[in-house]
Amino acid sequence: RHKFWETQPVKQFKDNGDISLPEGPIEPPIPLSEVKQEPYNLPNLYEWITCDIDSEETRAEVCNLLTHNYIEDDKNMFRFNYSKEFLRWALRPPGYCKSWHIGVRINFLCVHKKLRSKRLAPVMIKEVTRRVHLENIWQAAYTAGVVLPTPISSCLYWHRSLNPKKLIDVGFCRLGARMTMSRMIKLYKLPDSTCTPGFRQMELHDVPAVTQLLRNYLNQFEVAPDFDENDVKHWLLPTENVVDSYVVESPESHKITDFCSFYSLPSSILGNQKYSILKAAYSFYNVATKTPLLQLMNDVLIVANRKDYDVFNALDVMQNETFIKELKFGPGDGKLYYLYNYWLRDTLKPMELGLVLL
Ligand code: YNC
Ligand code: MG
Repeated sequence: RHKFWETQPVKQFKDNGDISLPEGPIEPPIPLSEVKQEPYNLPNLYEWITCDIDSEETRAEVCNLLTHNYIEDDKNMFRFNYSKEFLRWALRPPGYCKSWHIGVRINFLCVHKKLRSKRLAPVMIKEVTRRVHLENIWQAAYTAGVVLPTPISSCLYWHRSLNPKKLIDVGFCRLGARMTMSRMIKLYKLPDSTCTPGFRQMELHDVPAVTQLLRNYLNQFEVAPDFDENDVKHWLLPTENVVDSYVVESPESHKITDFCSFYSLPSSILGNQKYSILKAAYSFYNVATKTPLLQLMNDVLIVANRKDYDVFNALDVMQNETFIKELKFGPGDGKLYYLYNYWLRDTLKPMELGLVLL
């Protein structure tokens, strides 16, 4: 039973597979004057605040809440450790509204560990939905590690060790049977420099070309973002320790033929004497039109390794399956994708998804 989610305009488990229902919005938009104008009631002693993410102080508070209470892995050995710079990036994309940063907004739903199981989450979700409706927006995409009504797709994280010694020390992975530490280190060793001619960091003047590449590419997926140049500038132009992007500029034509990117999301290592932070890079958007994707991703691994990341993670979305096995990624936890107020008839294969959420 899902007492909250069964009241929401999302595909319900009982309707899953019903082919008589039309694809598209579940409830039509209503006039903004008919959207509830007052905030939802909170339990006594609690009050809504709008977080000012531009304020250094508020950012530090939000960062602190997430660092101690946000998502942990299935075995509670690691917890995401979003940086203040990352939150600035993730919470202020083109078109964002300050009023959506309540307590914490959709992409970072988090309730303090001491306030769990008090049905606070449904009120927060309803309140953020109300504020989004007031901006005349009626659909949303989100991901979670838990099963709710009803996933549009069920994806898996894959991990490529860059620093196997540390990963084993902190319990991120194990030495398999008939494997020694030195064989393991050799197995994951990467060259010092990238191999694709014209491979370089993305710069501001690449924004139009990258936008074109990305729009063409994302077109083929069932669910994908509709990025314009402003979005690309925000989401993909490199920001130190937040997001990193590379292009291949053809040495002959100077055209941008390929693109790849990753974001930086460390995890706190819980209860280890020697290490406290796991430095992780997450594959973001990659487009290969000339360079083979496998080679492009191998170059990204080389860059991430050079920048001292311990592990490179990728979901099995888009065409990632074509390099995951070959580049020695191993399987990890699942991640489920959802749509709010949108009916999709069929469950999608991860490769039909063109969306990565932070
Ligand atoms: C979750 N992750 O099933 P039912 S992901 C959504 N996403 O409702 P309570 C969740 N719903 O089943 P707690 C959820 N986890 O009775 C639980 N729920 O219908 C549902 N964890 O509420 C749950 N962050 O307050 C149940 O539970 C109800 O105190 C129970 O709080 C939950 O950001 C939570 O994993 C997740 O901080 C806040 O456990 C807490 O346990 C926590 O009694 C650690 O809630 C951090 C964590 C979640 C990461 C994420 C995506 C969120 C998407 C929300 C939906 C967005 C759509 C709305 C926008 C539409 C705009 C338009 C148009
Ligand atoms: Mg609660």
